[in-house]
Amino acid sequence: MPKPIFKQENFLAALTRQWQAFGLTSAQDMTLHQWWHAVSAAVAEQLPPRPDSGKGSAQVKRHVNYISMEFLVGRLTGNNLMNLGWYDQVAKALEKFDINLGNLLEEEIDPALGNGGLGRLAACYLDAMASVGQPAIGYGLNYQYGLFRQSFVGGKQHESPDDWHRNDYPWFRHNSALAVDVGVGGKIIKDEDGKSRWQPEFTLRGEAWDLPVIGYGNGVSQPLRLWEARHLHPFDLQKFNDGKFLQAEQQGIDAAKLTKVLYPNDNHQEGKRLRLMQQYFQCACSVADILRRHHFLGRAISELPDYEVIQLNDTHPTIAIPEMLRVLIDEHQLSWDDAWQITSRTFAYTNHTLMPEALETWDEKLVRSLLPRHFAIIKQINSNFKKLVAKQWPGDEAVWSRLAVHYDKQVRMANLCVVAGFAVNGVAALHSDLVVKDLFPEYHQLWPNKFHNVTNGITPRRWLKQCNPALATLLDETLKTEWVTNLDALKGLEDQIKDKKFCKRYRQIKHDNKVRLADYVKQHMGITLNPDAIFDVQIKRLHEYKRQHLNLLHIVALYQQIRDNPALDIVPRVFLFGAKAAPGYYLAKNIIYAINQVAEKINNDPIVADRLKVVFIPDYSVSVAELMIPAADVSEQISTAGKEASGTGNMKLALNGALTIGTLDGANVEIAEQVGEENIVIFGHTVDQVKALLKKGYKPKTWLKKDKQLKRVLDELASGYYSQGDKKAFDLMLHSLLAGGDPYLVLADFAEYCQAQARVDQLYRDRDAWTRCTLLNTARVGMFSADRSIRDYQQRIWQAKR
Ligand code: DL6
Repeated sequence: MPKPIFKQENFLAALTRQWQAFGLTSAQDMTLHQWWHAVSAAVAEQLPPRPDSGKGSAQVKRHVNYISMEFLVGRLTGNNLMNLGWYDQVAKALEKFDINLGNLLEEEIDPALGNGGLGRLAACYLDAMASVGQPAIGYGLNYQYGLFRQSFVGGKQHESPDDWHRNDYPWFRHNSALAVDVGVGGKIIKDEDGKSRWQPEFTLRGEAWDLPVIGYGNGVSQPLRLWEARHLHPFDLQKFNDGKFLQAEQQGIDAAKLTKVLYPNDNHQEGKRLRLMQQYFQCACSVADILRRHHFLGRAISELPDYEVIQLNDTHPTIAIPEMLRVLIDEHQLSWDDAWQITSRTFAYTNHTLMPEALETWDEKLVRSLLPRHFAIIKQINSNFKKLVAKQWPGDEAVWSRLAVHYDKQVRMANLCVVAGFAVNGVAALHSDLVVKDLFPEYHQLWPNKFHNVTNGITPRRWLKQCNPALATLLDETLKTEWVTNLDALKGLEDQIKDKKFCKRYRQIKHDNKVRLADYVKQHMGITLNPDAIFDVQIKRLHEYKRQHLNLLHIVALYQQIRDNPALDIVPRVFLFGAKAAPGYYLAKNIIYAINQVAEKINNDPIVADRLKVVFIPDYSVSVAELMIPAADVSEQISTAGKEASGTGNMKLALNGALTIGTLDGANVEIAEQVGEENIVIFGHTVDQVKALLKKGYKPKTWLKKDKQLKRVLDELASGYYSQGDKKAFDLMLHSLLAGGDPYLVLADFAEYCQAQARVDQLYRDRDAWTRCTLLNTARVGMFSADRSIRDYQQRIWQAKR
């Protein structure tokens, strides 16, 4: 496709229509927010038409349907301008109005339609698919409220709703012709010809709202289609006429509840009825849309797997599988076998977690009451599969109890995906290995070729070019090649290591980014940061397994050392955190409180004299990440080995020249392989050591006994020293670490973590060694481009010979 050309006169005419629509008499009368809206809408109007994927072009590749409950896209206006290649032209056009494009972009509220890594990965993959020319559509939900807003009240997390004003988001395009009707509840009845038919209790309408996903410099624009729930008849005239004015709108309000809010859980399932309804609603709309398009392109239903693949982003959209079977059997009148043939060659599943609490299971009563026909189909899948298992493991109930899709009155979504899909993949080499060995060993025995690894990746467009423009310019000037679409080209930086001028510039860019972040912190939190200190960053959801509390214990230990020896020589360090805790996850919230209380004490203690600062930046989001990542010197990736499936923050931070301090977990393992062991600081128990320790019977108290420093840290946290004398303030966290058995082995890794941090301190003192090390991180992490991940998906899964 040709690169879209920016036509200034069209843009200015569209801009005029925008301020006129605001009822103003001139562009100058617009507020900065109206400017953001007007510019975004004017650019959106200039986008190339979006062909309904495949139409008009000889579709050589299977078209990808990426279904995900979450797409954490971040602000779109700046990103879209950059990918279109129009940024400078629009900035110039706005200068005439005395409007600064950079300032205007700050007006956009992040569309926070995701929780963390899984949702952000989905957004990176849409960008990469558009950029490498993989025809694709993303399917999700158009939540009215995204992930809650976080503030701190007395150091404790406070949540408020995130109204991101979807109703006047200028990048949305509503396509009423694509609306889908979705049945829910009801019963199964027998037709006159004896066939079972589902008679839903009520019907919802799914309205399609498209966001453009723009490829980098290639003229591609393909949709992220977000479904919004409405009632078929949002207003009941009969009730209104009967004088029941308030009730007349009730059914519309009830239906809209379905896409009101994103569930705020990360790596944790909440078995709520509304959540299952959300999942089903999304899947039913998406399956209908996929089949509608397939039909529209004049293709036979039996050809579906030749042209379409449905990639399930974790198990959340699993119900799409029985929905596809239902539509093929009940509506297209296919036999079970034909419908199964088609379905099982169309679906592929990505596993993103091994955490038992995140592996979704649904109570059969709930499934039966909401989706009786789907429940019958799931039972049929289960009984067919049971025959296969019985052949392979005759009479082995223990194996069946692990492999069944429906067992013990529970429907297991991961098992359903493995049984009904043609491919299963993990998201980093270590994780994919554990998926096979620990989670699905028998499935792997049955179908060894079904299992793959696709290591996660991040888009270099947002996570370098956009968020770190100074570094991007240095790369452009130095490499003289298009690294944005070929991140392996960063290897060329290795030639610069000995170039003093280059290294100085690289260091200066980091320093300037630190100043930029320090300004933000000053403005939003009133805390002054020293940009010459090490900026040590831990940004990710708050979860015990991610071990923000291990970081905290080390901070307290450092603080104690300074109090013991006020002349202690350490490199000044700023510990920065960004993390939201699920509102019902009290232990995680307690860790946030503990960090904030320790921060308060340390930041106000004159003895510390600027050597330590602790800052928990509230309301972590994609936009805050874009500020923090380019400013980081140290990247904290300290999860218990075997628990973090991949991580993607680790990749973003290394790419922007931060040194990783981390365990051999998730993609850290591959980062270490790429950058070299002398350019990363690895510590802690490995997966095998963790397993061995747990098998032996791990007792945190034995680790406490042999480490005086650790004991002193925990005692002080329990003493009320950081909590105005309240000795119970951090009980939840401390109980988990001690009497609770320390399930994530924080105490077992503490000593090594402190030693590793001391190595970081030493390394930073040698300026040239530090520059070399961080520069090699930037140079060597090209493989973590999302473009490479998408190519891996293409080769191993989507376009692989079947
Ligand atoms: O694959 C994306 C991302 C990984 O980088 C993280 O390591 C992993 O924790 C996350 N998984 C989830 C699972 N959620 N659920 N349910 O968010 O996926």
